[in-house]
Amino acid sequence: MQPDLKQFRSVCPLDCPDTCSLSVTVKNNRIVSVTGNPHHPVTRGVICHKVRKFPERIYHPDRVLYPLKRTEKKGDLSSFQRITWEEAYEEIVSKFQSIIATYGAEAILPYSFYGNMGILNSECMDRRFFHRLGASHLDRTICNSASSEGIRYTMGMGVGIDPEDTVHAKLIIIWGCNLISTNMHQAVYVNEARKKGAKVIVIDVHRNRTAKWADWFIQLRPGTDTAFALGLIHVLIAENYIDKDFISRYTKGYSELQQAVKPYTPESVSNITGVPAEDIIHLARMYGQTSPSFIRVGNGLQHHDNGGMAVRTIFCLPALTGQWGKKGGGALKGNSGYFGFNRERIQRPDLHPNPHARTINMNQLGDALLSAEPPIYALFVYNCNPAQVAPDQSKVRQGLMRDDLFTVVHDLFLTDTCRYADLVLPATSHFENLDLYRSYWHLYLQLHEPVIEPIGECKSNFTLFKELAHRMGFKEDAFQVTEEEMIQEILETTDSLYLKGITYEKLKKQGFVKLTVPDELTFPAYIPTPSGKIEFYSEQLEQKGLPPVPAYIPIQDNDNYPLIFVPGPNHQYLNSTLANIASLQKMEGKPFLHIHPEDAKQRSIQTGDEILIYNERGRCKLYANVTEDVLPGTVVSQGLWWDDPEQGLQSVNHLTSQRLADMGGGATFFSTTVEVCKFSSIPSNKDTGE
Ligand SMILES: Nc1nc2c(c(=O)[nH]1)N[C@H]1C(S)=C(S)[C@@H](COP(=O)(O)OP(=O)(O)OC[C@H]3O[C@@H](n4cnc5c(=O)[nH]c(N)nc54)[C@H](O)[C@@H]3O)O[C@H]1N2
Ligand SMILES: Nc1nc2c(c(=O)[nH]1)N[C@H]1C(S)=C(S)[C@@H](COP(=O)(O)OP(=O)(O)OC[C@H]3O[C@@H](n4cnc5c(=O)[nH]c(N)nc54)[C@H](O)[C@@H]3O)O[C@H]1N2
Ligand code: SF4
Ligand SMILES: [Mo]
Repeated sequence: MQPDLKQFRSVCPLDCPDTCSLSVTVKNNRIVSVTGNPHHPVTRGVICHKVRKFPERIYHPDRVLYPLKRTEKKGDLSSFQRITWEEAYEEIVSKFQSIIATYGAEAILPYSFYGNMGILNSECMDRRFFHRLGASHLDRTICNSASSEGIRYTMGMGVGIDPEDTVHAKLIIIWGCNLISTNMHQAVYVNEARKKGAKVIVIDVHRNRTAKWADWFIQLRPGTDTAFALGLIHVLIAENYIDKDFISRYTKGYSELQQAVKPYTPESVSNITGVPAEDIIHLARMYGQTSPSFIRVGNGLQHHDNGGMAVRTIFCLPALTGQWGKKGGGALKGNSGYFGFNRERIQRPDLHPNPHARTINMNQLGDALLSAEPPIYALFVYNCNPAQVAPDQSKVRQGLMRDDLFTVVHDLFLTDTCRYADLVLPATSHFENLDLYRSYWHLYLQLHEPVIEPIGECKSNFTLFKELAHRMGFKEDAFQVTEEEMIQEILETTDSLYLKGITYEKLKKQGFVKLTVPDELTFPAYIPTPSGKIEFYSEQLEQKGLPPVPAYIPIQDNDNYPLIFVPGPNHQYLNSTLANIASLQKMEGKPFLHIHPEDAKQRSIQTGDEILIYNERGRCKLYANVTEDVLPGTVVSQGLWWDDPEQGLQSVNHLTSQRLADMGGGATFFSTTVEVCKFSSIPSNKDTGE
């Protein structure tokens, strides 16, 4: 290596399960390349293409480098003027103080997600600040809350098996997870299992990259997975593939489940799902005959009205054939539950002056801004881009346009949310920060030490909220800690046995440390449901008025629109992050709508046509790709592309609904019904545009 080049260990900060260990080459305080760190036991030196492009993002000419203030009306990005941090802080403090004096602190709403997954910069000082301020709480439900709650009803805890064990599985079912794009190291383990003879099955609504790579792709109608799983259980029981010893030892409610699945014959399930009855029988037999078997459950199938129940039902399968406890056997949706930090101590809800402060569900931002009572007068956005990612954009944007709403956005770029900001504050990239990273898939905790100095006048979330707390006059010790002290506090205040023995010193030395996950603290030895058993029958669900035993309840968007629209993530972007990076845009091409030839023919649509996709909530322009990769009646788009006013392109989330899933207040992005037509065939007064 050249003497002026330095190599640093880093961590990928993106909201991706893999949480890769990175190796960063720096020359004169400038990052010249980002590659994988070969020493990490799970990510093993391999990273995705999009993160190799990080230098393009970090040194992008559009990066926000100093605070900006709006000078004209909301709705565009052209009228920002540079101000100092001091002026920005003064404006925030004076606005917040006057809002609090007039309306009370609940009129202020933080709005954040995991644009940076670092614990210090996503759920620490920010939480302390808004608690102490007395702001409304935000329920962060946009990603996986329906499935997490669903799994808890079955298993007691929202975790699964160690992904490193999945190489031992002999049958792997990838269910609603596009892991070639979204969890590439799981694909590496699956390939290793495959070399030893494992079969790989994908269950999805779209023949995507992952489906094409599988040994067998099973395609079903959106939102019908509960019925499909019940059909499998029906066959497993009818043909006696169940593990009776496991069931009697570790489960509750088997006889109720047995009754409940009776109507779900392969034929009736075939009518619901569109999957041939013989395929349902064949898969059930494979599952019943093969052990250990592993189910990787993705996020896609739970972005539905019935998403919580779907995942709860799928998690019943490994118990029926006695998979839990066999190396490589079981299921996995996410593993962040193993990182048991002490939230009370880190986030300090005790600082909140109002124990009855309201909670706003982040999936209902549009309604909250337009009609919450009492109203919201200030919105503070960080680590998030609600003007792309939140459902029902017409309402979100109408709310953001309000003249009497004071909006602050902290980000690295002028995202679409900044169109509506009064103030934009420049955020450091994670390369500029100290932080701690868990994964929601593998079991390593990682320390991130800064790789470069902060660029321009950028500040980290931690620094921003700490400084703002001081400007607001908050004197508590909670606002005096340094980042190092915060990390110590996070590690020392936990009573989680999984984190036992992980110290700052060890992390500093090694960079990453694996959690301790002893057999006695994993399924099936440890099942923290009320009964201590895997609950096919859940009294907690019954008390909530939901079916206590798995049952299929169809999705429920407007019947007047004939197509179900599934607008998921794409390969080269990370949600809306990276959608402004030219080299990645080039690789993605255009925002396509995949539509079946029958549906396209009825509407005289051909590949490449500009098409309008619409429903009662909004409209959006996409480009047609006529393909048998989707079933008739289903249309799929990929990627959260930024607005392109010149092209008339708007966010797909103009079409999605604020309706909540059956569990966890989750989002229902994929339970959306729409109609589609050629763009040229609509009258001009129905044109797109805000
Ligand atoms: N490249 C890339 N990687 C990412 C992201 C990204 O944007 N881009 N996003 C990150 C984030 S935040 C998350 S949460 C994860 C999400 O990644 P995944 O867990 O893979 O989830 P999705 O991609 O949302 O959906 C997965 C699949 O579910 C399918 N699906 C939709 N409805 C149904 C249904 O009713 N039944 C079934 N069986 N399948 C259905 C979709 O067609 C899609 O292929 O990926 C993370 N990683
Ligand atoms: N139609 C549709 N909508 C979806 C989904 C879908 O599949 N389809 N997926 C949903 C899911 S699963 C998720 S998780 C959400 C994701 O929603 P978001 O969390 O909003 O994800 P991003 O679009 O990546 O936006 C993150 C923003 O944080 C900024 N950021 C990065 N690092 C920092 C930092 O250190 N500080 C600050 N202040 N900002 C930073 C980035 O520049 C970016 O603008 O989207 C949801 N929306
Ligand atoms: S986005 Fe995912 S796969 Fe890519 S480097 Fe980051 S953690 Fe690894
Ligand atoms: Mo997500």
